[in-house]
Amino acid sequence: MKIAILGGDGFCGWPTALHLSAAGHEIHILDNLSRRWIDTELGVQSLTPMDSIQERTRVWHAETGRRIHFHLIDLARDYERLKSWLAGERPDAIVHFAEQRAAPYSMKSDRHKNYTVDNNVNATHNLLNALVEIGLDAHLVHLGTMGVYGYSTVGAAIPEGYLPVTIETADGGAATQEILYPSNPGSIYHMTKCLDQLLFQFYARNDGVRITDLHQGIVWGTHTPETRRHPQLVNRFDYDGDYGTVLNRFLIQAAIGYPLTVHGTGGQTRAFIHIRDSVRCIEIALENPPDRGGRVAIFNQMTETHRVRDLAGIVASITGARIAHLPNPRKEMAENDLVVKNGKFLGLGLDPTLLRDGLLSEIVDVAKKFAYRVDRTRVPAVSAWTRDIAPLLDHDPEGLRLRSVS
Ligand code: NAD
Ligand code: USQ
Repeated sequence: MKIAILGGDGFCGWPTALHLSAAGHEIHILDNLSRRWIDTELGVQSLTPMDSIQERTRVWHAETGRRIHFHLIDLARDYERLKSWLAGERPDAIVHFAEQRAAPYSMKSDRHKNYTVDNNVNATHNLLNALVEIGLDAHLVHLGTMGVYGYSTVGAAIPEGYLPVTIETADGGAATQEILYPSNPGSIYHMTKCLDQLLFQFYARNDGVRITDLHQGIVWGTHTPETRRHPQLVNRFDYDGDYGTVLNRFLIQAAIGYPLTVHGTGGQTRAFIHIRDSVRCIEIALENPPDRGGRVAIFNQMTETHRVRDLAGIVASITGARIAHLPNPRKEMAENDLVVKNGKFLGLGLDPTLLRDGLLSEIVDVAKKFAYRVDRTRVPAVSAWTRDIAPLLDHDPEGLRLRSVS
């Protein structure tokens, strides 16, 4: 297949591009490199040293003989360029990663809220609009988030996208239908993914666009077999308070002797998936497109759930790290359970990579290797969800603001 990977320079997109290229597909990365600019804005860098996208693709060619093509296009702003690229290349499938994906970044200020909404909603809408305009029947696979559901289970497992509901009719009877599971976003970023869902629902029904929406949990790990092939193919690895995600952050914190930054009691339960499985799920989704005219196919792309304080406990037991309980910068439930259905991917052959000591230690080793690149002042999460929370988050990189350390 000819596959366009939108956002293919990012943490999930790069290993996906390599994996699909290795599998024999013709790969085109479209990216505006905004994520690299955000690193500059925040004064941070990936833990792992990343080469330019041109150098990365050159090394991939030298290693494998296979080409990955790169196109510098802003999906949110360059509508005409996007449309003419799609019309000229006519890919068979499109994988859409190209959004601002950090919840804390999306909550930093009014400017960051505007940027996240403008960027994410326009990127998705421009893409759908262009597909219809040029009459391109490419299968669109989008990376959504488990956060569209919120994280409360109300005592029942979260289904894969749709919820059967029974509504009382005017004549006293009952009508049953399946609706999108009610959205319950916890940040501006997560809200944009809820808006994406509605755009997909409309374009699938109105124009027959074939869409798969993957509601992905938190991705952990860094290497895939392809990124291991050469040091310059290494994946990016975020550890800072905005872009670092919880388990990867804990592993780096352990490696540099920083207390593990648990928010509040650490009672938040979240869904997780290893980067190797994330890449594999996208491949499976590409192999199983929905029918034209059918509804959006939705998969829960996660393999296990964990409570934040349990993760901290596991990392501490492997590494000897201290655990810190910090004031929570977010407005979120202090404690929640989470049960998620993920039978669709399992049924299509996903063999989950579960959180095991071996893989965790491997990441600690990567973190130790590149620890000299870590700026400790960028570790704390200082993006407050509300004005009331902000004063609780005095910037104190070495942990003096910790409520307690165990
Ligand atoms: P990332 O920030 O590392 O990568 C996103 C890429 O998209 C970047 O290279 C960026 O430059 C590009 N991009 C952003 N806006 C663009 C635009 N307007 N035009 C062109 N390119 C643009 O993020 P990631 O961690 O790789 O996540 C990829 C996708 O997966 C996101 O949509 C995210 O919401 C979703 N996701 C990620 C995780 C996770 O834990 N990382 C979990 C669930 C879902
Ligand atoms: N947390 C801590 N300490 C930290 C960092 C986070 O306790 O140092 C807590 C947070 O308060 C939150 C949980 O860990 O309760 C998860 O935070 P996170 O930053 O790991 O994940 P999140 O903000 O939800 O976002 C990440 C990705 C996003 C993706 C989402 C999937 O950045 O792109 O959509 O995971 S999910 O969480 O399933 O919605």
